[in-house]
Amino acid sequence: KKEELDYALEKVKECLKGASCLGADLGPKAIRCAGLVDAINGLGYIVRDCGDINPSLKTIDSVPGSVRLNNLKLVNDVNAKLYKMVKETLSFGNFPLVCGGDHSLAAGSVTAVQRHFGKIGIIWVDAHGDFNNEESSPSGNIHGTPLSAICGGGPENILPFKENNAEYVSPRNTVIIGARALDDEEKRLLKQAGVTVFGMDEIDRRGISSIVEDAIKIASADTEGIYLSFDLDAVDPFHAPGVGTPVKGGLTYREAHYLCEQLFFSDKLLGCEIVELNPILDLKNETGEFAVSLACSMLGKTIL
Ligand code: NNH
Ligand code: MN
Ligand code: MN
Ligand code: MN
Repeated sequence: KKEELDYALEKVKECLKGASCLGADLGPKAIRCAGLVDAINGLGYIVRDCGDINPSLKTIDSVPGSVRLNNLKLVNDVNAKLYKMVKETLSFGNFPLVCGGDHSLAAGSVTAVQRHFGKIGIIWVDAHGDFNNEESSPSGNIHGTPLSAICGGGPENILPFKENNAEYVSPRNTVIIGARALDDEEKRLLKQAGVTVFGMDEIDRRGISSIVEDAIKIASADTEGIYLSFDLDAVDPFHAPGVGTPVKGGLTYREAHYLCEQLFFSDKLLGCEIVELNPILDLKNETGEFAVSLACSMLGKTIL
């Protein structure tokens, strides 16, 4: 019936999120509008757009507040589909570029890449650590937890599609770049696990080139290669205002590009993702266009 359908659609809109505010689900549309496919074609690649992943309507019936993590059922539903899609992409011999969507999607994408290649390293570019577990999370928002889950620190219930014998990513091959908004307990968890965190202060002091060089070494030591997970809130809000949780003092336009360019040249990239684009909070799709230009740098666009 029409009323029922309208109600269901309202419900989906309300809870279409692993983040705290509405809009990150529109990110992929905004990236397409900014010309992603043409731009990548322009680099000489053939692009296969797998389309958006939408949650099934039946996932809206979860009882709100029944678990500490917000919208768990819905996030898991989307991630199960993403997991399958990324695994399929890799098994065809193609290179996955995942566009978010909030960062909770990394639970699906990274688990698939890890499953396909075996041991991988991760470079997580983010203002935040996303290393909370169910107990430490201050918000209950799943996008603050995926890196911890992927590294085996929980929440385990955001990885229901993970196969039993599949490995976690080693924290020893995990690097965060651009951090400046870590929760206290999260800091402790990161230290305890042995994740390398390059905060903005260290980037100020040493410069992005030396940081990226170290990050590539750490993430590729004894691994099959590196997955790049790029949260746009790592970049300074001056250049990337269209994100749900902007934090001042981030990467400059060129620091962000340089990082992506060097990762391409390292020849270690197994796949990448750009997440947290929120067109509702953006200015004339500026951040969407920035995301497209970053994707091009990740895929080998050079200045000269
Ligand atoms: N650390 C906070 C939390 O766990 C905020 C996470 N927000 C992000 N992460 N945007 O990238 O809720
Ligand atoms: Mn993030
Ligand atoms: Mn972030
Ligand atoms: Mn985020």
